[in-house]
Amino acid sequence: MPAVTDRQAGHYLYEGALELERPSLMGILNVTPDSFSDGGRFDHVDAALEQARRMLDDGAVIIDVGGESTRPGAADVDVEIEIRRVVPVIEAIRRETGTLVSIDTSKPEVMAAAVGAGAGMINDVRALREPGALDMAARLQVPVCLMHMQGQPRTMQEAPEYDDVVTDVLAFLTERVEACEAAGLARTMLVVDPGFGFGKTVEHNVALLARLAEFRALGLPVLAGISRKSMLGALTGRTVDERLAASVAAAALACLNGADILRVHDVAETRDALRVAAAVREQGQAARNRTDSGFGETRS
Ligand code: 9MG
Repeated sequence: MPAVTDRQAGHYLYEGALELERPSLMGILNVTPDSFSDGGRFDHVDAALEQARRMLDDGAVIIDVGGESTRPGAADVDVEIEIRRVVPVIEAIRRETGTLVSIDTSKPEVMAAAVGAGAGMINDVRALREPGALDMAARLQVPVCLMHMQGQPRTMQEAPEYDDVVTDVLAFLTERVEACEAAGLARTMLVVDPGFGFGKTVEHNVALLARLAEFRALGLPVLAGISRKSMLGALTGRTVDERLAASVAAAALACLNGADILRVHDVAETRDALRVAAAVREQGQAARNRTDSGFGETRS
Protein backbone atom coordinates (compact mmCIF):
# COMPACT_ATOMS: atom_id res chain seq x y z
CA MET A 1 0.00 0.00 0.00
CA PRO A 2 1.45 3.43 -0.87
CA ALA A 3 2.10 5.96 1.87
CA VAL A 4 -0.96 8.03 2.76
CA THR A 5 -0.03 11.35 4.28
CA ASP A 6 -2.42 13.41 6.30
CA ARG A 7 -2.60 16.89 4.84
CA GLN A 8 -2.41 18.67 8.18
CA ALA A 9 -0.17 17.06 10.68
CA GLY A 10 2.15 14.57 9.06
CA HIS A 11 0.27 11.54 10.34
CA TYR A 12 0.91 8.67 8.03
CA LEU A 13 0.13 5.12 7.24
CA TYR A 14 2.74 3.07 5.46
CA GLU A 15 3.08 -0.48 4.30
CA GLY A 16 0.05 -1.44 6.30
CA ALA A 17 1.41 -0.26 9.65
CA LEU A 18 -0.48 2.41 11.53
CA GLU A 19 1.78 5.25 12.63
CA LEU A 20 -0.25 8.05 14.17
CA GLU A 21 0.77 10.90 16.34
CA ARG A 22 -1.00 10.31 19.63
CA PRO A 23 -3.65 11.07 20.64
CA SER A 24 -5.43 11.14 17.29
CA LEU A 25 -9.01 11.93 16.39
CA MET A 26 -11.24 9.69 14.29
CA GLY A 27 -14.29 11.59 13.02
CA ILE A 28 -17.56 9.68 12.81
CA LEU A 29 -19.37 9.77 9.48
CA ASN A 30 -22.53 7.69 9.52
CA VAL A 31 -24.14 7.28 6.13
CA THR A 32 -27.22 5.48 7.41
CA PRO A 33 -30.78 6.78 7.38
CA ASP A 34 -31.15 5.99 11.10
CA SER A 35 -27.81 6.73 12.77
CA PHE A 36 -28.15 7.01 16.50
CA SER A 37 -27.12 10.58 16.98
CA ASP A 38 -26.87 12.24 13.59
CA GLY A 39 -30.11 10.82 12.25
CA GLY A 40 -29.12 10.24 8.62
CA ARG A 41 -28.21 13.83 7.83
CA PHE A 42 -25.14 12.63 5.91
CA ASP A 43 -26.72 10.07 3.63
CA HIS A 44 -25.85 11.95 0.43
CA VAL A 45 -22.36 12.10 -0.99
CA ASP A 46 -22.04 15.90 -1.08
CA ALA A 47 -23.29 16.33 2.45
CA ALA A 48 -21.04 13.51 3.65
CA LEU A 49 -18.03 15.04 1.94
CA GLU A 50 -18.76 18.43 3.45
CA GLN A 51 -18.99 16.90 6.91
CA ALA A 52 -15.74 14.99 6.35
CA ARG A 53 -13.99 18.20 5.29
CA ARG A 54 -15.26 19.98 8.39
CA MET A 55 -13.97 17.23 10.65
CA LEU A 56 -10.58 17.27 8.92
CA ASP A 57 -10.34 21.05 9.26
CA ASP A 58 -11.20 20.62 12.94
CA GLY A 59 -8.36 18.15 13.48
CA ALA A 60 -9.53 14.63 12.63
CA VAL A 61 -6.90 12.43 10.97
CA ILE A 62 -9.16 9.46 10.23
CA ILE A 63 -12.73 9.54 8.89
CA ASP A 64 -14.74 6.48 9.96
CA VAL A 65 -17.44 5.78 7.37
CA GLY A 66 -20.29 3.47 8.38
CA GLY A 67 -23.31 2.29 6.40
CA GLU A 68 -24.97 0.13 9.07
CA SER A 69 -26.05 1.41 12.46
CA THR A 70 -24.60 -0.46 15.44
CA ARG A 71 -26.72 1.26 18.07
CA PRO A 72 -28.56 -1.00 20.53
CA GLY A 73 -31.59 -2.58 18.81
CA ALA A 74 -30.47 -1.64 15.28
CA ALA A 75 -31.64 -3.88 12.43
CA ASP A 76 -29.23 -5.68 10.07
CA VAL A 77 -28.60 -4.11 6.67
CA ASP A 78 -28.31 -6.01 3.41
CA VAL A 79 -24.74 -6.19 2.11
CA GLU A 80 -25.54 -4.57 -1.25
CA ILE A 81 -27.30 -1.65 0.42
CA GLU A 82 -24.36 -1.14 2.77
CA ILE A 83 -21.92 -1.13 -0.17
CA ARG A 84 -24.09 1.35 -2.10
CA ARG A 85 -24.12 3.66 0.90
CA VAL A 86 -20.40 3.68 1.70
CA VAL A 87 -18.49 3.26 -1.57
CA PRO A 88 -19.38 6.60 -3.25
CA VAL A 89 -18.67 8.44 0.00
CA ILE A 90 -15.27 6.78 0.46
CA GLU A 91 -14.35 7.49 -3.16
CA ALA A 92 -15.31 11.15 -2.79
CA ILE A 93 -13.38 11.63 0.46
CA ARG A 94 -10.28 9.96 -0.92
CA ARG A 95 -10.45 11.85 -4.21
CA GLU A 96 -11.08 15.25 -2.61
CA THR A 97 -9.00 15.06 0.57
CA GLY A 98 -6.63 12.08 0.37
CA THR A 99 -7.13 11.46 4.07
CA LEU A 100 -7.18 8.08 5.80
CA VAL A 101 -10.67 6.54 5.72
CA SER A 102 -11.68 3.61 7.88
CA ILE A 103 -14.65 1.44 7.02
CA ASP A 104 -16.95 0.64 9.92
CA THR A 105 -18.27 -2.80 9.00
CA SER A 106 -18.25 -6.47 9.98
CA LYS A 107 -19.06 -7.82 6.53
CA PRO A 108 -16.19 -9.18 4.40
CA GLU A 109 -17.85 -8.08 1.13
CA VAL A 110 -18.16 -4.52 2.41
CA MET A 111 -14.53 -4.56 3.63
CA ALA A 112 -13.38 -5.57 0.13
CA ALA A 113 -15.55 -2.98 -1.66
CA ALA A 114 -14.51 -0.21 0.74
CA VAL A 115 -10.79 -0.93 0.48
CA GLY A 116 -11.21 -1.11 -3.30
CA ALA A 117 -12.75 2.36 -3.10
CA GLY A 118 -9.77 3.68 -1.12
CA ALA A 119 -10.42 2.90 2.56
CA GLY A 120 -7.13 2.25 4.35
CA MET A 121 -8.41 0.76 7.60
CA ILE A 122 -11.16 -1.56 8.87
CA ASN A 123 -13.08 -0.74 12.05
CA ASP A 124 -14.95 -3.87 13.08
CA VAL A 125 -17.19 -3.85 16.16
CA ARG A 126 -17.26 -7.67 15.90
CA ALA A 127 -13.46 -7.98 15.85
CA LEU A 128 -13.41 -10.03 12.61
CA ARG A 129 -15.64 -12.79 14.04
CA GLU A 130 -18.17 -12.87 11.18
CA PRO A 131 -17.65 -15.75 8.71
CA GLY A 132 -14.97 -14.80 6.19
CA ALA A 133 -14.05 -11.50 7.88
CA LEU A 134 -10.68 -12.59 9.30
CA ASP A 135 -9.54 -14.10 5.99
CA MET A 136 -10.71 -11.03 4.09
CA ALA A 137 -8.85 -8.63 6.40
CA ALA A 138 -5.70 -10.76 6.06
CA ARG A 139 -6.08 -10.64 2.28
CA LEU A 140 -6.61 -6.87 2.23
CA GLN A 141 -3.62 -6.19 4.54
CA VAL A 142 -4.90 -2.92 5.99
CA PRO A 143 -4.88 -1.91 9.67
CA VAL A 144 -7.82 -3.18 11.70
CA CYS A 145 -9.49 -1.92 14.86
CA LEU A 146 -10.66 -4.93 16.89
CA MET A 147 -13.53 -3.96 19.19
CA HIS A 148 -15.07 -5.95 22.03
CA MET A 149 -18.81 -6.54 21.99
CA GLN A 150 -20.81 -8.93 24.15
CA GLY A 151 -23.82 -10.23 22.16
CA GLN A 152 -25.24 -8.55 19.06
CA PRO A 153 -26.50 -4.96 18.66
CA ARG A 154 -30.15 -6.08 18.63
CA THR A 155 -29.96 -7.64 22.12
CA MET A 156 -26.63 -6.68 23.66
CA GLN A 157 -27.99 -4.35 26.36
CA GLU A 158 -30.49 -6.87 27.77
CA ALA A 159 -28.38 -8.36 30.58
CA PRO A 160 -24.63 -7.96 30.04
CA GLU A 161 -22.57 -9.94 32.55
CA TYR A 162 -18.86 -10.24 33.33
CA ASP A 163 -16.74 -11.74 36.10
CA ASP A 164 -14.51 -8.68 35.90
CA VAL A 165 -15.22 -6.52 32.88
CA VAL A 166 -11.63 -5.34 32.31
CA THR A 167 -10.11 -8.81 32.70
CA ASP A 168 -12.77 -10.40 30.48
CA VAL A 169 -12.49 -7.78 27.72
CA LEU A 170 -8.69 -7.98 27.83
CA ALA A 171 -8.85 -11.77 27.47
CA PHE A 172 -11.18 -11.42 24.48
CA LEU A 173 -8.94 -8.86 22.76
CA THR A 174 -5.86 -10.97 23.43
CA GLU A 175 -7.55 -13.93 21.74
CA ARG A 176 -8.59 -11.81 18.73
CA VAL A 177 -5.07 -10.37 18.35
CA GLU A 178 -3.68 -13.92 18.36
CA ALA A 179 -6.27 -15.00 15.77
CA CYS A 180 -5.25 -12.08 13.54
CA GLU A 181 -1.57 -12.92 13.82
CA ALA A 182 -2.28 -16.58 13.02
CA ALA A 183 -4.26 -15.47 9.93
CA GLY A 184 -1.38 -13.30 8.68
CA LEU A 185 -2.18 -9.84 10.03
CA ALA A 186 0.89 -8.46 11.79
CA ARG A 187 0.54 -6.87 15.23
CA THR A 188 1.65 -3.54 13.75
CA MET A 189 -1.65 -3.51 11.83
CA LEU A 190 -3.85 -3.82 14.92
CA VAL A 191 -5.67 -1.40 17.19
CA VAL A 192 -7.73 -2.56 20.19
CA ASP A 193 -10.94 -1.10 21.59
CA PRO A 194 -12.88 -2.14 24.73
CA GLY A 195 -16.18 -1.25 23.03
CA PHE A 196 -17.88 1.25 25.32
CA GLY A 197 -21.64 0.64 25.30
CA PHE A 198 -21.51 -2.67 23.44
CA GLY A 199 -23.04 -5.19 25.84
CA LYS A 200 -22.11 -3.23 28.97
CA THR A 201 -23.96 -1.61 31.85
CA VAL A 202 -23.11 1.92 32.97
CA GLU A 203 -20.97 0.42 35.75
CA HIS A 204 -19.08 -1.74 33.25
CA ASN A 205 -18.43 1.31 31.05
CA VAL A 206 -17.24 3.42 33.97
CA ALA A 207 -14.91 0.62 35.08
CA LEU A 208 -13.47 0.37 31.56
CA LEU A 209 -12.87 4.11 31.44
CA ALA A 210 -11.31 4.18 34.91
CA ARG A 211 -9.02 1.24 34.09
CA LEU A 212 -8.37 1.95 30.40
CA ALA A 213 -4.62 2.07 31.05
CA GLU A 214 -4.68 -1.70 31.64
CA PHE A 215 -5.32 -2.20 27.91
CA ARG A 216 -1.88 -0.77 27.19
CA ALA A 217 -0.49 -4.11 28.40
CA LEU A 218 -1.32 -5.47 24.93
CA GLY A 219 1.31 -3.12 23.47
CA LEU A 220 -1.09 -1.89 20.77
CA PRO A 221 -2.78 1.45 20.11
CA VAL A 222 -5.99 1.79 22.12
CA LEU A 223 -9.10 3.33 20.55
CA ALA A 224 -11.99 4.64 22.66
CA GLY A 225 -15.44 5.56 21.37
CA ILE A 226 -17.60 7.19 24.03
CA SER A 227 -18.94 10.21 22.12
CA ARG A 228 -22.65 10.91 22.86
CA LYS A 229 -23.20 7.36 24.15
CA SER A 230 -26.02 6.38 26.48
CA MET A 231 -23.67 5.88 29.45
CA LEU A 232 -23.19 9.67 29.33
CA GLY A 233 -26.95 10.12 29.26
CA ALA A 234 -27.29 7.83 32.28
CA LEU A 235 -24.60 9.72 34.21
CA THR A 236 -25.84 13.23 33.37
CA GLY A 237 -29.55 12.88 32.58
CA ARG A 238 -28.89 14.53 29.19
CA THR A 239 -30.49 13.63 25.85
CA VAL A 240 -28.24 12.60 22.97
CA ASP A 241 -28.18 16.19 21.61
CA GLU A 242 -27.13 17.57 25.00
CA ARG A 243 -24.07 15.36 25.61
CA LEU A 244 -21.29 17.55 24.21
CA ALA A 245 -19.75 18.48 27.57
CA ALA A 246 -19.97 14.91 28.86
CA SER A 247 -18.49 13.56 25.61
CA VAL A 248 -15.55 15.96 25.72
CA ALA A 249 -14.92 15.18 29.40
CA ALA A 250 -15.00 11.43 28.67
CA ALA A 251 -12.56 11.84 25.76
CA ALA A 252 -10.15 13.80 27.98
CA LEU A 253 -10.33 11.13 30.68
CA ALA A 254 -9.79 8.38 28.12
CA CYS A 255 -6.75 10.23 26.81
CA LEU A 256 -5.38 10.71 30.31
CA ASN A 257 -5.87 6.97 30.90
CA GLY A 258 -3.95 6.00 27.79
CA ALA A 259 -6.25 6.13 24.74
CA ASP A 260 -4.37 6.76 21.49
CA ILE A 261 -7.34 7.30 19.16
CA LEU A 262 -10.65 8.88 20.08
CA ARG A 263 -13.68 8.18 17.87
CA VAL A 264 -15.85 11.29 18.13
CA HIS A 265 -18.66 13.33 16.59
CA ASP A 266 -17.53 16.74 17.90
CA VAL A 267 -13.99 17.01 16.59
CA ALA A 268 -13.15 20.68 17.26
CA GLU A 269 -14.30 20.63 20.88
CA THR A 270 -12.61 17.31 21.59
CA ARG A 271 -9.35 18.47 20.02
CA ASP A 272 -8.99 21.31 22.52
CA ALA A 273 -9.73 19.00 25.43
CA LEU A 274 -7.19 16.47 24.15
CA ARG A 275 -4.48 19.12 23.97
CA VAL A 276 -4.95 19.73 27.69
CA ALA A 277 -5.23 16.04 28.56
CA ALA A 278 -2.21 15.09 26.44
CA ALA A 279 -0.06 17.78 28.08
CA VAL A 280 -1.01 16.50 31.53
CA ARG A 281 -0.40 12.90 30.44
CA GLU A 282 3.08 13.77 29.13
CA GLN A 283 4.03 15.54 32.37
CA GLY A 284 2.78 12.60 34.40
CA GLN A 285 4.77 10.18 32.26
CA ALA A 286 7.92 12.30 32.51
CA ALA A 287 7.60 12.41 36.29
CA ARG A 288 7.12 8.62 36.45
CA ASN A 289 10.18 8.11 34.23
CA ARG A 290 12.27 10.33 36.52
CA THR A 291 11.12 8.36 39.56
CA ASP A 292 11.81 5.02 37.82
CA SER A 293 15.35 6.09 36.92
CA GLY A 294 16.02 7.14 40.52
CA PHE A 295 16.35 10.84 39.65
CA GLY A 296 14.76 13.01 42.30
CA GLU A 297 14.85 10.34 45.00
CA THR A 298 15.50 11.70 48.46
CA ARG A 299 18.93 10.61 49.70
CA SER A 300 19.68 10.05 53.36
C1 9MG B 1 -18.89 1.86 14.98
N1 9MG B 1 -18.70 2.16 16.38
C2 9MG B 1 -19.62 2.65 17.25
N2 9MG B 1 -19.08 2.79 18.47
C3 9MG B 1 -17.80 2.40 18.37
C4 9MG B 1 -16.72 2.29 19.27
O1 9MG B 1 -16.86 2.60 20.55
N3 9MG B 1 -15.54 1.85 18.83
C5 9MG B 1 -15.38 1.49 17.53
N4 9MG B 1 -14.16 1.05 17.15
N5 9MG B 1 -16.36 1.56 16.62
C6 9MG B 1 -17.55 2.00 17.03
